[in-house]
Parts: sequence; structure tokens; C-alpha cells
Amino acid sequence: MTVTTSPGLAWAPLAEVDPELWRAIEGERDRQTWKLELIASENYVFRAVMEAQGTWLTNKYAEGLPGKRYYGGCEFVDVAERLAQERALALFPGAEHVNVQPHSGAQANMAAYLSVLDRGDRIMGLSLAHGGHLTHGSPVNFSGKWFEVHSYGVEPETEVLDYDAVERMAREVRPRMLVAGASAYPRTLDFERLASIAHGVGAILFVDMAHIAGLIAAGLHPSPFPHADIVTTTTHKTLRGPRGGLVFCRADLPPDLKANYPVLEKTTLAAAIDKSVFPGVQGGPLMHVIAAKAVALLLAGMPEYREDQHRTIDNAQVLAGALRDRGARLVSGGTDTHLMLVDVTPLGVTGREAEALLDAVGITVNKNAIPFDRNKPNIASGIRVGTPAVTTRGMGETEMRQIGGMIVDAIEGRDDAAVGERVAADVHEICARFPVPGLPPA
Ligand code: DSN
Repeated sequence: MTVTTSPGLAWAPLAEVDPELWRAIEGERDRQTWKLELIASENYVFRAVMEAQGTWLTNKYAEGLPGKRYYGGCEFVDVAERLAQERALALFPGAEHVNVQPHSGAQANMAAYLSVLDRGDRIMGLSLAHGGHLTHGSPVNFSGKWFEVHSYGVEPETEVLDYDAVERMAREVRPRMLVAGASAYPRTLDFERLASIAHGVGAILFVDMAHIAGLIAAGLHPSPFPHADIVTTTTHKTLRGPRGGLVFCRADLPPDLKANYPVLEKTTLAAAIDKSVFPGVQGGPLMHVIAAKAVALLLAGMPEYREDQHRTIDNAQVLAGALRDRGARLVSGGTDTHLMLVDVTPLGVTGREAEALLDAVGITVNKNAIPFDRNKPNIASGIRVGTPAVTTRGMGETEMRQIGGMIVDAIEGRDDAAVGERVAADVHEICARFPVPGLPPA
């Protein structure tokens, strides 16, 4: 097939060029339209974000930074990257420097570690089994392979963090970096206290705010700025942007802290972060994705976005209440954020079984380990449930109460086909009433 030389093919729509792939893309559109998306880390981007990402900016190499590239012809992508930088800094007051190039949250985290740490350095992060993230020191991830990891966890009785215990551990371990942030922790994180713990032992505080970045941007969760030294986020969770990452940092560390990091002797933290992203862990930045990040960061500064984040939390509260009322146990007793961790063992199933039962009726969640879980991670005792995507669709408290009931009905009525059919019909009815913004009709 002479794709490159056929002018017809160059202009042909994807559906004609590759019908097999197009069918899968259409299938995913239909799935997103007709299922209730309760995966806490997912969301729906608006059309303008998709539009920016689908442009010819994908054609451009732009290694380096705006105004300092290793390629010619970067004058327009420079504009896109500068907009993303300016908007990121405006959205998070107190942030001093940002690099908008990380391809993902994991790459942002890798850049954060490698900007200041050496292999074998000691770090402390929240255990994956207690709601942390793979990149916070899990043995199967580079962070666990390259560093000496000491994981902290939640308390058995409360299932929340005890900052005094974290502090005691930090004094004993004396890490070079304290990592904070989570992917399945439903409670507010006290970044000010975490900074005081880290700085008290001469360590850098690195916050991965990926899950809660949107809540922070809307002023609904305490900000890691100006307490943390390095902050990363993804752009596609509560921030509702394209899949990608950002890394923020202080312009430089205060002198007493900086003295502990010889790698920063002749450079600033900001320069070290930039160098760590490129050429440290990445090559050419994805300029079309950076453009889409710029759009998402613009939208996130608008009052409507703030209102959506408010509703995301309100919806989570109502959904948590509805699940609790029907006999599900919520880890830590509830939620302060966009997500909750539901222990489904009182309902007589494992997390894996609950995920499958809910998927069968059109409700998408992920199985998730709960703290001190007796089941293996691939079976798990819990499910993680989040409200960002359904809130973006415009659903409110009435629907949350309904969805809470539907989740428990689908699990408890697992042996009764009529129950499953009724819940599936209710899912379809709610989805029909709340079209996905940014998606063409299915
Ligand atoms: N995998 C993401 C999540 O679902 O929380 C974290 O990166």
C-alpha cells in the first residue's frame, strides 16, 4: 500500500483508512457513553482538549525548552508550551517552577527522583497496599528497584495516617526523600505536617498530587504549595485533561536543605528537574499533548470547573453514605475527596467478584486492596469508587443515591438474573439522561 504517495489516502478519514481500528474506537465511545464510569482516576475531556491533541503539533520535534530547543521551527510549539507553563503556575499559587513535558505521572515521578537522588538512596513512601502508588517504592517498580524503600502505612484501627507515627519512622529511617500522595487514600493529606516531618530530618518532601490535583486547584483540598519541594501530577484525573504529567518544584531548595544534596551544588532545583525530564528520562516532548494540557489548564481556571470539583466531592459524600446505608464498609469510615475504598467482604464477595458483577450491569470500577487485606492484590477485598467522571456528565446527589443502591443490588442480587437486568436497565436510563460532554452521540 503506497500510503505516503497517495493524496487520497492522506486526506481520507480514519474510518476509511482503517475500519478495523475505527470499529474499536467506536466501541470505546459506546462503552464510555452507556456505562457508568466510577474508576476514580478517570474522567471525560472536553472537545477542545481532544481537538488540541488531534492536531499537526504531533508532527513536531522540540527537544529542549521554549526558546532553547535542539530543533528549528519551534516558534509555534513554543507558544503552546509557554501557555501550558503559565497556566499551570497560575492554577497552583505558590508553585515556583513547572515542567509540562512528562509523558505520564510515572515519568514525572521518575524525573522527580532522579533530579536529586542517587541509586540506593533511602526513601519513604506510602505502601501500595495502603493506598500508595507503584512509583512510591513498590518492589516491582523502578522506584523499589533503585532505592532503599521504607514504606509507611495507615493505622489498623482508623485506616488513616498517623502523622506522629510517620514522624517517628522518618527520624529512625532518615530518608533522603519523603514521598506523599496516594491513589487509593480517601482522606485529606496534611502536606504542611509532612513538610515539617521531611524537613525535620533534612529530607526533601515530594508530593504526588495526581489524584487530587483538581480538588487542590479548586481550593477544596489543602495545597502542597508552598510546603513541598517537588510536586508531580497527572493531567487526566480530576484535572480532566489529556493523559500526561507535570512536575513542579521550588525555584531552588533553601540553603540548609540544599547542602544535603551535593548534586545541586552547581545548579538550582528547577534546572535539575528540567534536566531530569530531558535528557534524563525523556526525549522529544509530545507537543500535541502539551497543547491539550494548556487547554485543560485554561478550563481548570474557570469558575465552572471549580463548581464541578465541589460537586465531585458532594457526590462522593452522598454515594459513600448510600453505600454505607446498604451495609458496605467504607475504609476509614468515609471520604473527604473524590474517591472511596469500599470493603465488599460484608456483602459476601471479593473485590474481583464485585468488579465483575458490576461490569456485567454496566458499572465500571476497579478491584482494590484494602489496608491489611487478607486477599492477594489480584483478588482483593475492596473496590475503589470515584465520582469525577459521573460528575462531569452532570449527575448529582439523586443519581448518587440511586447508584449506591444499584451497586449493592447488583452484588447482593448476584444469583437473581432479574435483579441484574433491572440494574442494567437503570444504568442505561441514567446514561441516556446524562450524555458525555465532548463525545459525539453513540
Ligand atoms: N493508575 C492510576 C490510578 O488508577 O489511580 C494511578 O496512576
